[in-house]
Amino acid sequence: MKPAHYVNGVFAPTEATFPLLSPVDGSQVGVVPEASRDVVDAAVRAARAALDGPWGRTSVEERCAFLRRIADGIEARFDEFVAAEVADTGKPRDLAATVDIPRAIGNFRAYADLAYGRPERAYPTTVPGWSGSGQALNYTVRRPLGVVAIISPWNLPLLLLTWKVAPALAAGNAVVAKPSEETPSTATLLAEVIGEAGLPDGAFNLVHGHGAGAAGEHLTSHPGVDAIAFTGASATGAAIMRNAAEHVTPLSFELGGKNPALVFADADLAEAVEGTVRSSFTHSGQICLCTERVYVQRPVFDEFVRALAERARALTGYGPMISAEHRDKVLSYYRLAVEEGATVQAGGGVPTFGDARDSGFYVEPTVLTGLPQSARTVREEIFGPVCHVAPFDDEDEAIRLANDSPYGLAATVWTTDLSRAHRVAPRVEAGIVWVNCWNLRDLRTPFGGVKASGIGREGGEYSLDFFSEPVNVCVKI
Ligand code: NAD
Ligand code: 6OD
Repeated sequence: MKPAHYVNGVFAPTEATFPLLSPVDGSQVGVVPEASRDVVDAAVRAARAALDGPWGRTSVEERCAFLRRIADGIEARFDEFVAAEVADTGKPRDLAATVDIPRAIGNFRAYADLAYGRPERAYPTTVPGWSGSGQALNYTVRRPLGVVAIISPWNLPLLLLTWKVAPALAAGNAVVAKPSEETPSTATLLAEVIGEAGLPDGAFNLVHGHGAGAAGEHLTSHPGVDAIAFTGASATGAAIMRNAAEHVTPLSFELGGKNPALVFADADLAEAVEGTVRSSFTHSGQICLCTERVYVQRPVFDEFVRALAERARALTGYGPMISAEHRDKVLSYYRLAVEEGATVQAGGGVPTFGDARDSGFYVEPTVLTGLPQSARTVREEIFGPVCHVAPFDDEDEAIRLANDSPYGLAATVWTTDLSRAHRVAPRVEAGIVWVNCWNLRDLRTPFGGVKASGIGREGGEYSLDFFSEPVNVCVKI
């Protein structure tokens, strides 16, 4: 399968391309087409035409049936999707086979259920003396926004793309999607499946290419785009927002994080250590929800650091950073941490394997201690397999440290004191707080962040709300 643009129901021929590299060994494994402004224009035109054609006349039942067929289509080619995701990202196969691809299928099924079962309100109204009988029925219908641009990152490529495509289609929009330039393959397979599912031409379009000054920017500044749903870095969000301001285009943003974990002395320490190994090192820390700041109550601090560092040193089978550029960024933070005075408890460098992976983009799982809260290493998102562990004395200090961040995406709280859990969770400035667990997701729940971590919420009804416009109809009785 070769990555290709998909516009108006056909795979468009490729003009300019750039190389696709394997993060596992740095070898070139393919080429990716770079969409010109003309290709982006054609995709936006096709989407607009779809809204004026059969797609714009579909009922919610028909759209939900399409979503289920798409889910079935991905499932039927499950191994192909897993292999493509592994090839693009280098992530362990197990992760792609248990999270990325099943969740992508789940996104289509969940939104088919949610959109079909969605109630709307009606208000019988009486205003005595007004307009004859003074009686009316108010009810609300939901209209799609129109042409929506969906821009997704490389870390969970199909999962995060479908997380937006499924509700956008369920709500009746026409989509122009641009996946990350690093991970074009599962998006292209998705376009094949969508074509096979019989979605009317133009309802889903896919353009590949870079972001700034290229396909991503062409799309998000396009006057024909009615809304933008973006997942990626906060700085990119700011750039998109500047372009979107020109046309006052509505935005939904899922951005970066610098997520804290709070480990109280009453926690089940073994569980807290294992949970933090997962939350800091899953997908080599390249998940927006990963923990990069760990605060541990002083009586158990030394024991926690010892156990976490031991587990980090023992990790094997982890995947690489997505690119040489990202590896270099993570390594620059490993060096910065030392310059800032950190003690490296585990990792801090590049592993050697004695095989082809030595040409890949790997870094060691790393545990740091000893930095002040003001250190850049503690404040800036690194997006690699690294966490800094610092002590705290009481609940108020833990909450103050957790909230002392420009970000506010997710947090974890480790405690066996139920009252403490309920007290602490709502005081943490984050969109998602997990207690004694991490990344346990129900697709119906709100997902998103505060501060520099995002604007709005997606997930369940929240996504359907973003991707549609309520229209109140008032009928005189
Ligand atoms: P990125 O912002 O560099 O790129 C994301 C997407 O935006 C890519 O498709 C890219 O081509 C495009 N893009 C880049 N510049 C653009 C521009 N000027 N205009 C339009 N499009 C542009 O992010 P990334 O490196 O792919 O992903 C990592 C980042 O994403 C991290 O900061 C991570 O925290 C964040 N992230 C957040 C969530 C969340 O749900 N909150 C989920 C995953 C990743
Ligand atoms: O699990 C999800 O649905 C989700 N949106 C995960 C986001 C992960 C960010 O990297």
